[in-house]
Amino acid sequence: MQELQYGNSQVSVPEAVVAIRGAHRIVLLSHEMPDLDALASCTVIGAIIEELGLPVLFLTDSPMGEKFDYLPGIQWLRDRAIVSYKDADWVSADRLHGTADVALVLDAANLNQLGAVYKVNASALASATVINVDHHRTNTYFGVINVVRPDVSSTCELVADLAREMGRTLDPWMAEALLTGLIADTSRFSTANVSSTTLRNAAELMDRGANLIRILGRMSEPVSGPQARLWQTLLARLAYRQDRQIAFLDVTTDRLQQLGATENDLTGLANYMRGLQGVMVALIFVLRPGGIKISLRGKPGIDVGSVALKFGGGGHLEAAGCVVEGKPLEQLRGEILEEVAQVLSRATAPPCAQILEQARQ
Ligand SMILES: [Mn+2]
Repeated sequence: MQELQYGNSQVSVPEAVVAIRGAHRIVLLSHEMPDLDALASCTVIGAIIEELGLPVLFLTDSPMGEKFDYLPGIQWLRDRAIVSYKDADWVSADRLHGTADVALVLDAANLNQLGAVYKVNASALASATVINVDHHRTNTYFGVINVVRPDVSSTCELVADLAREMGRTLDPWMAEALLTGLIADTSRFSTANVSSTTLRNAAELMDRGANLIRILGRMSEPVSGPQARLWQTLLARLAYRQDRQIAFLDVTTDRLQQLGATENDLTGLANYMRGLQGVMVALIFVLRPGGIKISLRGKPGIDVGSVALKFGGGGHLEAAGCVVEGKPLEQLRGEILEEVAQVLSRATAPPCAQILEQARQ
């Protein structure tokens, strides 16, 4: 097991800006199944970079579906995206190798999190100047230049720092995109890494034109009808351990396909499970052909990130994931639930739970 310096900052904003300004062509990358923090970060920094006269390309393994339509600038990013699924229509290493000298990786804790994009382009990436802009506690400082701040609640705030360093005042749509990412990543200001600085950063984005109420209204976590039916089917097999403090379920990608769904339709399900009364940790095991993907969610202050890290993954304190190859489900599940049980036994009342408890008294 790797010993990482879990949670240290390495901040090279001026160096990152120099590298961006000196680039000939920049490729933007983010973690697989990019979320709002990832997409907003890529969109805003990409638009700023393009103004410098640099061509921008976004490589991703996931379609940026309709559910992201409300993110300001998303169409701009879609227009510059090469979306490749699994093995089909894959971007060849040459494409990246031949065109981009700087790879700007946003919101990824390590290169494996880029998913298949990394597997295909590993050698090309090795010869590019990789700029790593991220806020995950489990970041491995994989960049030539690292702007890694685990104390910051979203990558969007780091993009705001880069813009400031570049002397670029954010347009209202940029501010709104970044605030959207910030709010999404903090589950609406409710994760343990929300600080007074987070709120000041949010306030600054509002001063630049972001409309908080509009964002919150659009982010009412819409679950589509088919998604709700899928969840209903899966939740029928929800299992518990540790006095119902741990909730988990498993599903194969074949089964998802039978149900007319994909892994993307699971987005939000682990959060829902975590929200169940008494549940402190929720886990979803997705059995893929090549391994098992585990999504972990903890109630505020419950450190599931350390569990994911032990199994080669990463993420945040309360939201993390890993992919494990070569272990049968039964064995893997046993090992992970044991780790989770240890986290729970170590956790004194989590900070937020304490605060809520005090507020009730
Ligand atoms: Mn993020």
